[in-house]
Amino acid sequence: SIKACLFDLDGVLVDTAKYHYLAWKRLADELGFTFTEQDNEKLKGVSRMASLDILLSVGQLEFDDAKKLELAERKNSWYFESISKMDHSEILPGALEFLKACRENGLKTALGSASKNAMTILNNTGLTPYFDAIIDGTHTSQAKPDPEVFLLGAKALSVSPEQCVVFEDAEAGVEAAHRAGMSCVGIGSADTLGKAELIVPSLQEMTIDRLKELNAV
Ligand code: B16
Ligand code: MG
Repeated sequence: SIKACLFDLDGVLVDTAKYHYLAWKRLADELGFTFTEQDNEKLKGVSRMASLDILLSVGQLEFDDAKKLELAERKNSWYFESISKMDHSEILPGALEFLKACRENGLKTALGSASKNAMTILNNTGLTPYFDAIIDGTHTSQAKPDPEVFLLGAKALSVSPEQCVVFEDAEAGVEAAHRAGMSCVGIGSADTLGKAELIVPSLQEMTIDRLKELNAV
């Protein structure tokens, strides 16, 4: 039976993709090329350095590792300015309610995010107390679709992978969940998340009853 829910951050609990986009766009502007919102779709769920590589390929630019680190740090300082101003009003519809429902029903909760900025976002939005474990980009060495982040989450909660359900908005995250041996609820549209066991537009449409309908229960 399901004992735990593991949540991705960006795109599931908060919409930080817009702030990532603004910061990456500013970097592209400085480097002299156009970075569109459509290009930005490719960065969702992807780690910071892998995101930079995708951005630079759009601009057909190449730099050495030291320069790339400097560019990533510059982007992150702009991104950090945006997330520093976040508050509880930026929690996505239904997210807080579903986290509360999980705990009221005896389910454990964990965060499983690629972001190294997750703690800042959770603290500013007031979400930190709703998690029994927090695994983010500061704890992992492998990016999604590698299952590391979710396996660490299960371990921290002392549950086995088949007792976990992952909530993800990115294709790479759905794959990571499956490689971890967990079922996955896709948050978004079937176009990109078709492999998830269940797809809902947002956590607003998610209930404990629907969770129980998953095969894993
Ligand atoms: P940072 P998630 C991911 O968060 C974002 O979706 C992705 O766009 C970002 O590049 C990545 O975090 C790393 O974030 O630069 O803050 O370390 O969806 O895994 O919660
Ligand atoms: Mg995400």
